[in-house]
Amino acid sequence: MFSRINSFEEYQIEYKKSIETPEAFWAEKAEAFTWKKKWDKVLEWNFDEPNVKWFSGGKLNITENCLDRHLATRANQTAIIWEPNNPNEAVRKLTYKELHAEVCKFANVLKNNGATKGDRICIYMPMVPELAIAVLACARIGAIHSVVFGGFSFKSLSDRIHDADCNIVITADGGFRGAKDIQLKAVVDEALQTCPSVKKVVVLNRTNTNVQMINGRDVWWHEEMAKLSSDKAFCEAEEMDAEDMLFILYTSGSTGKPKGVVHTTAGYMVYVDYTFRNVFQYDSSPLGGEADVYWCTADVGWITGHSYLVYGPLLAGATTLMFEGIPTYPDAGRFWQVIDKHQVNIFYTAPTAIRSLEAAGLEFVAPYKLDSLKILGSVGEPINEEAWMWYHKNIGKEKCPIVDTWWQTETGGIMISPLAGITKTKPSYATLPLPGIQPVLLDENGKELLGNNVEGRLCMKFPWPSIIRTTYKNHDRCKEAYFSTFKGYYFTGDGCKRDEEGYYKITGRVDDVIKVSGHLLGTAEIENAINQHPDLVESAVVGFPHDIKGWGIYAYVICRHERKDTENFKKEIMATVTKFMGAIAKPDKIQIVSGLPKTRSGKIMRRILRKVAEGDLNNLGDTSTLLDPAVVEEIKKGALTDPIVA
Ligand code: 7RM
Repeated sequence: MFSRINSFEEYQIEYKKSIETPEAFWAEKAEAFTWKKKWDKVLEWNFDEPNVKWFSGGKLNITENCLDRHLATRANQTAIIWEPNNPNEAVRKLTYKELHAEVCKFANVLKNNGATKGDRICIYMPMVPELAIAVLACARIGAIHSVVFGGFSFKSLSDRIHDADCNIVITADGGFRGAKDIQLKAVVDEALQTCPSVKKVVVLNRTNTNVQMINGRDVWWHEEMAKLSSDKAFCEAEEMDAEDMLFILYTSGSTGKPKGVVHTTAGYMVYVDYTFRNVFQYDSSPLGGEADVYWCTADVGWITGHSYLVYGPLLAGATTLMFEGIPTYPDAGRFWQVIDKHQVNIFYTAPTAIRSLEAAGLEFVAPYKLDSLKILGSVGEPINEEAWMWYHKNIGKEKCPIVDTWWQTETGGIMISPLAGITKTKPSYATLPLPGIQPVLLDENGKELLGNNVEGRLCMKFPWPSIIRTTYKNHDRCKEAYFSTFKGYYFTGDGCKRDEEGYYKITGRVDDVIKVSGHLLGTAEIENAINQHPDLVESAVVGFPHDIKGWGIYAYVICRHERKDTENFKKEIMATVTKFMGAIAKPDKIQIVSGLPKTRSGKIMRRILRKVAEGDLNNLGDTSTLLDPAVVEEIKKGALTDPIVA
């Protein structure tokens, strides 16, 4: 009914309609897209198998909707603004027409290198326009992209390539992040030693680093592109079924093995477009006017980059800014400098970045006007009231609504959030469900907590178009992780409170994953990496509250034999984690212990370890069921003297 919700009343009307007649509601949204063939049925679902299908029978290609569809009205509008890591390097801008041409051309490069519909292609790249081009080129030819964050190590990379059975890897020689050069091709080479499925590696020259090119396997991006003359560069968009896989994105879970979250084509497209336009109130002024400049600081290696840096903005015909660097390079004013430089109107970042820039001091904000800003966003973890206020006052100058957007890799798009300037904001609250979203809070027994002023486990009782469809090649795991804890519901893994006004506040994870600087990490996965150190027998990792990162990593480790050079030893453990998982998983504290608190059945009592990590040594609860209660005393004592802050 409304192309964009414009008032609180419209939100209420739209919400009501989305609950009463969800199929009509989403069919109407879907009408706005380019379809090669319209759908037969809007929705089929059950949460038991689970089996969810949106727009069955529909045929389309998402890149025609991101690119071709806009050419008539916005061919010369900037689609991507790229800001390099080094502020002195030239900015790059690609119009919709240019982006379309590049995507088509690279899609043909992929085809020339043996890619076909349904193949899985791993993308391991720095934050450069070619990353977005690679993603879209995969979608153009119906190949399933699996983007792996460039900060992951060779082991995490090879596990993901293996799991998805990828036949092509797209990478770069290296990347620039802050003062560091990151090696990407060298990491790929190491990973591929155990990945026989990979037949081709396409390498972008970004850093001019000397890399080893394997004959017959490795090809240069620019050489392959140069083989295509511009008249042969168009690439017909592959016809995809609405439920064909669009991408796999790995996310950490309670076991050591990451889950390949699968999203499919049509539902994902409809939902990320709708939420992008409404949450950020994006004004794409197609006819002559200036489009808003929108900047999402997330890396494309995470779901936020997929949905709200690439797909959502392009579907909406927006101008999306992509930044290669980090918030603190060359100094902690970089974000604010980039906002002024490109006259950014909408800025979407993570609480951990806000807190670290707050800690750097207002002198880094002062030189900048920030007067182009209209809307601010936050994502990835709960934003504490203090950080919210700092952001509101010093960045938004008390004029910009803050959208605190709650969602997950598995939900594909934003689920609970204010609509900027339209619905009320409340510091530290994600506030209200978007149209189409039916959240419920359950108690431990799975009973729905009705009414307001209640706190429980956050679940969803009805599907939305971009819900996870499966975990790649392991449907049981999808069922087990999300649809079995509470029968008939999708379980988020988050705790949540609904206040007296009916507003939602996420309280944090209730399982064995931790959000460290907004990155979801499984404790088991970190333990696996730590345990690669030859002198260790066992380890247990828990989270503890951290001022900047939100949560820090606390590792308890048991040694095979005593190591007197403790500091060195801890450094080695850090290096081991960096090598086997990536620097983002490095523990903040390491405590050497002689044993772990275990029950008689051998289960580690993490509750106790969490309490100790928090520094709450006097409230450990009942320890009488432990196999060896004495270890608790030792751990408590050690906690006071042993751990160092990394
Ligand atoms: C988008 C993303 C998902 C987990 C989720 C929460 C936490 C995300 C918020 C938040 C409080 C928010 N996907 N989370 N956004 N908690 N307020 N606005 O982060 O798959 O990487 O993580 O992140 O715990 O379950 S994710």
